[in-house]
Amino acid sequence: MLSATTKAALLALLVCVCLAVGRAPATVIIYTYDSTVDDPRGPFSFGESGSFSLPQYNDPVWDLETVTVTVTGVAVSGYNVFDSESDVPGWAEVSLGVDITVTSDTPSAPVVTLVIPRETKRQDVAADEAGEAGTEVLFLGHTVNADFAGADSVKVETDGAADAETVMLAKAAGDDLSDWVGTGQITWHFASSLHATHSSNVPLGQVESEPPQFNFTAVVRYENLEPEPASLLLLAGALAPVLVRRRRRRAARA
Ligand SMILES: [Ca+2]
Ligand SMILES: [Ca+2]
Repeated sequence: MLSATTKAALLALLVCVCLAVGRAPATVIIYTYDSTVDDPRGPFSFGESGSFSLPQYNDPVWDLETVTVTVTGVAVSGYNVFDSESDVPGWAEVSLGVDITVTSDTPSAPVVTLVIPRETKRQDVAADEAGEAGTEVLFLGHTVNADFAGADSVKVETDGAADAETVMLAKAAGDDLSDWVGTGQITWHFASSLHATHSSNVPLGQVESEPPQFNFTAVVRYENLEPEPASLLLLAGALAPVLVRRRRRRAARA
């Protein structure tokens, strides 16, 4: 690892050399290192939890400046449907999803992200349709049945529902990033819970649902400030004549 003084000197030299050769100062860009886990054990069901590991930042030269964690959850199945059994029309709303919480064991800066792939639908429903197919249910002394389809129903399907959340830690903001640096691994944990609701202004209805299964992806991005390769080449090219001149002077003195 270069000292801060050495790094500052290198960057200053880079700018000076660029000015000397008549070019604008080279852009100092952010270099990124990504680690991704796309858990092959999925799809998961709600209530499931688990752990995964991603490597620490391990650059021998440049200091870690920021850590960004992005978690994306995608539901791959699931539905939730309300079917009116009332004699009057009205409205109904159904929603369905899964809450995914991701935390790290990093002691100085635990990261928590909450991802909610969720669908909600609210719409008018007609009065109960006559002659619906489906299993008959005894309810308050009446025999009712529902086909969970048609104008007297509202249905949401969560296949493809996605959400992503990002958390960033930055040295410039005073965050301690020391626990993120090293040659080891950082362990992450995830947990999940079901979200399912029904509401309506009609007095009677039936519901049927299948909880969603989901996959998730976690990306940990480490960023540092490092001269872009083109600038380093420019620096090398500018330094070469200097080195040649020094060698010639040495040769002349010899
Ligand atoms: Ca019905
Ligand atoms: Ca129906």
